[in-house]
Amino acid sequence: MHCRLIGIPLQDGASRLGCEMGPSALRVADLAGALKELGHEVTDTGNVVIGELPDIRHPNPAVRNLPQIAAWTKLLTEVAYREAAKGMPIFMGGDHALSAGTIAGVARHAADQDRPLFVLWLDAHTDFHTLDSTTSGNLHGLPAAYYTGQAGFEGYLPPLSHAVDPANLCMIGIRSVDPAERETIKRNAVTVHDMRTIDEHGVAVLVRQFLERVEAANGMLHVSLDVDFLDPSIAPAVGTTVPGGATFREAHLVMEMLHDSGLVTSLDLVELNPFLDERGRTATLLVDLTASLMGRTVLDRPTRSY
Ligand code: 6HN
Ligand code: MN
Ligand code: MN
Ligand code: MN
Repeated sequence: MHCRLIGIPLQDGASRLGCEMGPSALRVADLAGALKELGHEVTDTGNVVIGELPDIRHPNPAVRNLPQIAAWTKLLTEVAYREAAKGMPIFMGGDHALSAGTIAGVARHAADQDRPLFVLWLDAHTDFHTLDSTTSGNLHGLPAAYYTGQAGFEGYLPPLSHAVDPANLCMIGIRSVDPAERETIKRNAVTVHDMRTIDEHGVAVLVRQFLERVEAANGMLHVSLDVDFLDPSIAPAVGTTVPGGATFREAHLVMEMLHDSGLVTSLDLVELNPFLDERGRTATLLVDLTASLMGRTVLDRPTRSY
């Protein structure tokens, strides 16, 4: 596999500063080295830089940094579209607002291949607010509503060439949903597995069901990994910790099953805030999880396990 590392020092979508250091921390934790060790070709394309900001304002007074997020989304859509044609893009964030652009871009690439795009959203949050519904105003709470084509973004964020079908979106790890997000999700066919569902069934069953659907549809699969998917006890470096997250083994098992499926075509690593880390342990965990996704195993397995 040819892995394309793309640094996205975006922090304007979050309330706490620090995510702009995320790409650097992932480089220091040697993401590239871990991938090379697995036999992959790795190109670090450097960091993306935005240019001029559009002059836009939204009537919801809570909304923060809209010109910045609009500029990032436009640019990242182009970058992701271009990079997806060259190999497997690994988007090193940066806060979760970046997924508005990365997923819009890989969706356009999938459409070129005549294949549907599926998204696995690993997060404590659904990030399904619209510009009208957000009360925190932090735009990392909106990307899933944007890339699934919900109403209300017209004239603010760039128009989508290809929206992701909400039926192709599966969220796992959810444990914090705002009332307005609940309503939007109810109107859409999104699969949402909260932590209770993981407790009741085990994460493997949920992942397997989803992967079988992706495979049956000959889909491409984008994985968006928010640090707060993980329990804060193992991953403290995130501004939006929620107790009761995925354990070390649950997270690795998801990654291992994703690898065995052979279906993953792009990846976001988001919300890492190195300012909140403890001696780099969260950055290191993200590198290890990515290595599992890209083929690191304890022992060779005779058959695939998903
Ligand atoms: N993230 N729903 C909350 C809000 O402010 O809208 C939290 C959003 C968190 C976003 O973790 O990527
Ligand atoms: Mn998120
Ligand atoms: Mn989150
Ligand atoms: Mn909110």
